[in-house]
Amino acid sequence: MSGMGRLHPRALGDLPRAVRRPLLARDALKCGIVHLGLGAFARAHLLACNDDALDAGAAPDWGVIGVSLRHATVRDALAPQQGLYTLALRDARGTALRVVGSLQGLQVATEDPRAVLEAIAHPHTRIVSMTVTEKGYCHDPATRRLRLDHPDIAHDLSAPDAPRSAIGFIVHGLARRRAGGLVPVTLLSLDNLPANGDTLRGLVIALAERVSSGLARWIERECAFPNSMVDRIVPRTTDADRIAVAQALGCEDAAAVVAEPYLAWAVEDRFVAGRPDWSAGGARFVDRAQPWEHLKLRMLNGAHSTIAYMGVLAGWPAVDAAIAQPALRRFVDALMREEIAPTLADALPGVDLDAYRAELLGRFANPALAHRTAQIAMDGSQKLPQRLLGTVRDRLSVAAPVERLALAIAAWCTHLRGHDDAGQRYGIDDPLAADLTALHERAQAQSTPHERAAVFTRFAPVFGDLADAPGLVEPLARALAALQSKGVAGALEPTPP
Ligand code: CS2
Repeated sequence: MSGMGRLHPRALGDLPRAVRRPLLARDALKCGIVHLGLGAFARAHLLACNDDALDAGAAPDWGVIGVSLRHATVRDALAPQQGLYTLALRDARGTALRVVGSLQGLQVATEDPRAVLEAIAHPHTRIVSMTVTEKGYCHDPATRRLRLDHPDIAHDLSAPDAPRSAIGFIVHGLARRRAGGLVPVTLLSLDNLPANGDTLRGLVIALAERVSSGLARWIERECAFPNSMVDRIVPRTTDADRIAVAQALGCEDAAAVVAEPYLAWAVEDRFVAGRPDWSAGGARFVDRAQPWEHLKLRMLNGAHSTIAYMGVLAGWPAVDAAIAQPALRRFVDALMREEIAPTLADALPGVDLDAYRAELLGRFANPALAHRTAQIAMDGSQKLPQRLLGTVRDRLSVAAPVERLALAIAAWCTHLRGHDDAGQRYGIDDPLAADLTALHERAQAQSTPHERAAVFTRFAPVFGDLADAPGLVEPLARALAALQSKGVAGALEPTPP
């Protein structure tokens, strides 16, 4: 796009009229929020809602310092734009563009870890939020306990001035706040973890305990960790997206993000040092987020992971292409209706699960996102427990069948072989990749599908107490055998009873 200028505060006035831009006086903003993890998701969700709150008149206390924990790429894209970027909301009807202005500061933790600690320990800071994906919590996904043997956690214990993990930054940053006699802050996880606030609290306190029990008690007593359910589908941005945004804006934006128009956020209203009114952007402040989170993790993410593994195996590269396959669409619909929704019926009296399911199928079919199945398939070891296995546990506890859930899990197990049904090879992108490849080999060395299924269920970081559970092993064995002999297309026809 040679010859084009770059998105910048000075360029705002020249943008086409249809592009929404921030109203706030950015220079007057103080930074009350430090956000860890500047991936596309935070830019499409929290930061956009935060702009809405500021535009609706929130006090100028809620600017955001965005921290990339590992790589400089996002900072390098945003810095020349002074933190401005475009959010493009897309569906079959078209694209709506807005420029988001909440980001006031940009940091890269690996370059200057002290600056991150100082930001967390700054007197203006009131909220430390995070989107670091499941694996960023350095925990055991089945038990949600901190992995003290995780290299980053081991490092962070001995490096209070230069941590690496989000948990390490929070603990050592809070230690500085406590030492400085500053007000406590709210720690807000926006990741797809079950009870994400409670989980984060457990991990932070477990690490703090090893730093000083006084610190651990102070955190327990003074800080808040609200649970939240966050929902917006945000695929990884591609060069083609950036080119399309530049054409629409009339200037280049190296940090543009593309997402679906849908947005939901249920967050527990437990903030110890204030918060912006994110309801201006669609947030719902609730007493308990858990029912919302269960609904979303089990229905949306459970279905998403199912589509992802089946899509990767069958060679359907994007979610909309996969869900357009009649057999997969029927299967995912039945999985949600027959096996997932019944585990949610009591939890959410006001929610119409049939309408929610229909809406999800519509969101998956969004033709304007090109959401890669391979992207969702990443990090399965960290995702399966809350997306599919909690549902399995609830079903088994009332002796309900898990035939379809087992086929979804079998698709994950089978995808670990590293090639699709046509023999095309791909890599396994997962923090436990080496263990998972070895697991798959161990399972394949067994002589019966039943033994193969049992080997998978004994993989404790994912299956935990489901090891050898007969109610799971038997349908899993059938599903593994079907996928192995007939591939995804064959295993989906006819839909299992
Ligand atoms: C997806 C989620 O990549 C994935 O694992 O399932 O990122 C999903 O798009 C979001 O949770 C939607 O809110």
